[in-house]
Amino acid sequence: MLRYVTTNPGKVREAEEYLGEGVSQLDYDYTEIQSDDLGTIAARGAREAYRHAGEPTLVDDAGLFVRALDGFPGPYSSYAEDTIGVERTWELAREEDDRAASFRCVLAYCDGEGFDASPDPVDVDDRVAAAAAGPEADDDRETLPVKLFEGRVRGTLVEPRGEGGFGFDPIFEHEGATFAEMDEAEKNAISHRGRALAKFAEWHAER
Ligand code: ITT
Repeated sequence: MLRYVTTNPGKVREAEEYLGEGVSQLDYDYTEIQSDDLGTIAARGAREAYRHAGEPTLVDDAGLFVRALDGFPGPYSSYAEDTIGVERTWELAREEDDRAASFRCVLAYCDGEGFDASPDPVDVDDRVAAAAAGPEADDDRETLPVKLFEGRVRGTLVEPRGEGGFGFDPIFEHEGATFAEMDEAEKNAISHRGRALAKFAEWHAER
């Protein structure tokens, strides 16, 4: 069984909508390393979760990138939501003339097996870090292959609207509606997570 590893029920609802009954949540709080690269964070999480669960794992690292704030909160979105919150993030953005933002999601898949080479990003940083750590590196960071799938969507930050979704959905508008005004299927059809899930689902079906 494929395990979607997250503590966030909003992510699980969206993944289930996409992947159906072939996936179930693993509520496991893997170590989230500090990095400005979503792929590196997700890859490390997928390896750790795979070692923990012994089953194929999918880890999703995602964030809101505000252009006028140089991409903040980006990989720190969960922390920003927990600390200043959605309303104050909107207040920061409201000060700016440029309200453009994007949501990005990287899915990392690990099942202990290797993968064919592909143009998808690999967690190069992770391998460089492992090599730099030298022979004392105490885990199998380098030897557990991970496959990454990325999705992005552009939008505009607006005053909060809507009751659905989670996180920053109420302030993220795409083609006239906020993500919180969409139902799961509507959001999945265009969202960062939906796009990453579509790439993953296509690849996984062939595997
Ligand atoms: P896990 O690490 O357990 O999966 P998390 O919510 O902490 O749960 P992330 O570290 O990936 O997950 O943080 C993502 C944060 O980015 C999330 O808490 C939201 O604040 C924001 N975010 C990501 N995707 C989002 C989406 O589709 N809609 C709204 N906000 C989103």
